[in-house]
Amino acid sequence: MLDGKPEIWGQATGVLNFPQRFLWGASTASYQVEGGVTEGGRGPSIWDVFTGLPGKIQDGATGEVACDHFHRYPEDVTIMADLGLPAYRFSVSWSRVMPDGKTVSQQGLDHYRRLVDELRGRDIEPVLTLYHWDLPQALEDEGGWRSRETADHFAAYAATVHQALGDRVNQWTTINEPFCAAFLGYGSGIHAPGHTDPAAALTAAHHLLLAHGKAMRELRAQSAPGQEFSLALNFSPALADGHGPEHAEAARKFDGIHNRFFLDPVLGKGYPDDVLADVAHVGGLESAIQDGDLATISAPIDWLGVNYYAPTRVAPLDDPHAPSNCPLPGLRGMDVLPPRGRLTAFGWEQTPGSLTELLRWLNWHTGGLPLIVAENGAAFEDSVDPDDRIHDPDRVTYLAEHLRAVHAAIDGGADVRGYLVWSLLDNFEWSMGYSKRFGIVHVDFETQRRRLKDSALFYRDVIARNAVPAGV
Ligand code: IFM
Repeated sequence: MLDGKPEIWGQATGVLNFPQRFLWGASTASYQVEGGVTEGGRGPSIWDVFTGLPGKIQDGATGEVACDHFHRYPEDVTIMADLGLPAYRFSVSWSRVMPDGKTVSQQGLDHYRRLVDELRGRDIEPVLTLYHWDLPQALEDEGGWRSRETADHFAAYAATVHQALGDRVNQWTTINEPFCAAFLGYGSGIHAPGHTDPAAALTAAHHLLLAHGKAMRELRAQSAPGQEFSLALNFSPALADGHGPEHAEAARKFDGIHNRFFLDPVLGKGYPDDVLADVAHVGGLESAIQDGDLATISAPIDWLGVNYYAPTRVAPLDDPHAPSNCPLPGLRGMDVLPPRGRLTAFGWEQTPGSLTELLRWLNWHTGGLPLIVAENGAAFEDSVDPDDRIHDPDRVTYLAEHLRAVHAAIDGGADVRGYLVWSLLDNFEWSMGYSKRFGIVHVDFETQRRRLKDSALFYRDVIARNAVPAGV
């Protein structure tokens, strides 16, 4: 175990304490870390197929080996324990548990039982996500998320995983970021399965939300005392580039399709009228919605997973019907602007104040629903120094600033109950391959050696003190 505190604690002018029992942890996702894609009876997922297509992934990378977490999870759990992580958020690979999306593989379930037992043995709370984008390819062959039946298959899968692990997992998330699964997978085509059809993207979005609602019904029916069920949405607050109604309208459009479109039906508010109007010309949504769907989707959740990385700057176009440079369904008459200020290696801007505003807005908009920041973190160009250490001051600063932002939201009344950094490990960053490192733990993808970055040491101290340095 490495020692050594990043400077930031020594220079701190004070500390900001977090509430008692605040849930600290780290997140990963199955396809991004597991590898072992043909082992343990696992069937192919859409990401196995998509990464095999030429030109889709930077450097032709795949998740075939990734961080080899499938084999190395005991070592990784030891790292978590060394960091004092109280919680680990991971996702189950549907095609490991049901290789064709429908037929149960005991081997697959056993793998996750072992992982969960390893975590429990170290007093680490498992936070299990059922779907982080790796749909079994067999279901994609039947239409994937364009098909309503996929929502029923997902509910059956959720019930199966809960039957197997419900005696040892209390924190459940149905779906991670349906926005990405639908709009990047079926709309812009930069994610698996790679379709570029805006109407299909809206259909897929509805079916993903329906799948969440149907799974909630199964999970609640099997629920044991102390269990909590949630959904994780990715939010990008829209920042208008100027004042006046046109700018406000540009922000409304982006916020509508990116944020409220996924949130409002879950809260029982239905799809927002303004967004329905924006996407009416696209098709694919009205025809997908059946009687009773919105009631199913609005099944009460115990907490909302809030994934936040950066805001999006927007500006109006002169012609309200002109095509947008942003390929989200229905967007017209506005453009997304380049990010400003300090950027991460992904080119995302670092605006922690937007996280505070988001959490405070969510507190108001959801009527005080408990919130957990289920993902937040940053990619930077990390390198191993001659002293064999990874000094990542930019990530330490990013984390400190965003933790202060969370603290400010709590101070302002938001019921934020936890923070799960993205990510525990450097991993397969989707279309960017291994070029973007988000981990607080460095992974050498040649040797699979893990090394703690300074940010991991910083985070370890945050957890131990239940506090973040107030400022430097
Ligand atoms: O790596 C992803 C993760 O899978 C979902 N949320 C955003 C992260 C960073 O891009």
